[in-house]
Amino acid sequence: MSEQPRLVQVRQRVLKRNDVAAGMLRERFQEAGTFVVSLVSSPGAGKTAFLERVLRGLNGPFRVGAFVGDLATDNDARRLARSGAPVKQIVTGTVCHLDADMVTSALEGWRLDDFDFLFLENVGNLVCPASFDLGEALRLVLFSVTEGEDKPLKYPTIFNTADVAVVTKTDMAAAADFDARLAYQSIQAVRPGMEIFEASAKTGEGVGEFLEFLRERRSASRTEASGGALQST
Ligand SMILES: Nc1nc2c(ncn2[C@@H]2O[C@H](COP(=O)(O)OP(=O)(O)OP(=O)(O)O)[C@@H](O)[C@H]2O)c(=O)[nH]1
Ligand SMILES: [Mg+2]
Repeated sequence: MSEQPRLVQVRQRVLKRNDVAAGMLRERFQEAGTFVVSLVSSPGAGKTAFLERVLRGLNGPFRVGAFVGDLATDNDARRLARSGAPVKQIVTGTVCHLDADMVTSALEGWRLDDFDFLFLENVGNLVCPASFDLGEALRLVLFSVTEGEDKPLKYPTIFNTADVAVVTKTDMAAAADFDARLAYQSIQAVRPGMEIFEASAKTGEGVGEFLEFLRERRSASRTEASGGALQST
């Protein structure tokens, strides 16, 4: 078929262009000392609920902000804004993922120097966001106890391209007959050694441990950026 190679070429061009834009973003984030974290998951896995908790937990001691991508509506931005952090909605229309150009445009009017942490909630989708680098320092994949323990095996790329997994909605684990051992096995099969957190945005359980991890990762990245000198915040 003549169509196939052309489609592949276009896709490669799009990804290459995105990689260049993401590389520029990563440099800007590093220069500003902004630790950027993206969140990916299936629709409804609990990104916004978890992120609202995270923003509330960091806002104050840290300067935090968030962008949130959705095909339509600004519902999530309004929910996240309840944390008191500045939030911007990116409406993607028909596009099933954020890309680096969208993040670059959303940054217009924001001074990166004003942020210690910037969070990027991607569109809920276990396929499209995997290939698009956003210049983030850390990518979280969230996976709720109601989704089925085999999801990492069925959608390996999204787990492979993430740094850390968060099992969400743990308050519902018993009701959902969630088999944690099986879920962990599935994650480790596609991404050996991946660090996994558990949290409930409903009860707040597990969120503190994750916040501690984020603070440590940010300080480690600052120490690395300064060539090993100690950082105080
Ligand atoms: N019981 C329980 N429900 C949760 C938890 N986290 C999220 N939910 C519920 O799950 C539903 C989806 O949560 P969202 O936070 O909107 O999920 P999302 O991943 O941001 O969804 P999209 O942005 O549409 O992909 C909502 O009804 C939440 O109230 C949790 O920890 N426990
Ligand atoms: Mg959401």
